[in-house]
Amino acid sequence: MRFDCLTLFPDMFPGYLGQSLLKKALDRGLVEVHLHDIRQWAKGRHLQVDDRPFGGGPGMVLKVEPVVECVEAVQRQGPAPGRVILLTPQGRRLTQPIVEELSAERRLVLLCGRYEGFDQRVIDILRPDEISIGDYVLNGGEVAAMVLIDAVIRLVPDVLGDRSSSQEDSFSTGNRWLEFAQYTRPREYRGLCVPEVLLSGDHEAILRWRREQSYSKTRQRRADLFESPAAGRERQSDQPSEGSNR
Ligand code: 6GU
Repeated sequence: MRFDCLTLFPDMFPGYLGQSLLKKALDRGLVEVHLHDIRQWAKGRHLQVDDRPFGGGPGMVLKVEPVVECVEAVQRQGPAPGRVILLTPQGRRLTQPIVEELSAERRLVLLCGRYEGFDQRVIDILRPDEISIGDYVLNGGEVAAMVLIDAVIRLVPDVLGDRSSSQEDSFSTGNRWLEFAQYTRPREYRGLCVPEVLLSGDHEAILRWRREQSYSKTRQRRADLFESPAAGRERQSDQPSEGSNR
């Protein structure tokens, strides 16, 4: 799968790209990430990418020409233009079903904004899929793009060592449950003990305990996952399953 990130701050990405699961996926050729500096498409002596808003108001707006021309040039690279995603707090909120949908694409072109946003004509011309990662405001779309990449590559075949470990993820299609508590050695630390049932070797009992954990944690923390038909729309399961643990 190929990602193209269009940004004024390409240097924000390499730290993240060089670590962990993503680095392994890049090294193994399962995922490609290409960075593009929007400023390289700016014109004039000052390479201006932003300007004051017509009608007044605070802050600066990203100009239409460098952004549109950058996206179009990037889309011409490679065999397919890819799906354009604009990261913006005005977008539809990213959820695991949307992550699943995006993971089926071969190429995503991620457009990261800054300042007070884009000239509306960027959106009118490119018709991007506008996505937000939550109801709070970031200084720009770069961190949101990294969040999106991180969530999507988990679902790219072979990126996770064990394929099944993403299928049981919380919030994914078919799982509306939060994860149960996990323990590893030592059996006791500062007087806190691992629950007996997990040491019992009784797989039926362990399964029941984990289901109950998932259920009560979800009820306490995220009752909305039970109640809201919209939230549950794409999640069919009414019982936490054995591995509803992510
Ligand atoms: Cl995608 N961008 C910005 N700037 N702020 C956000 C966001 C995106 N998602 C939530 N807040």
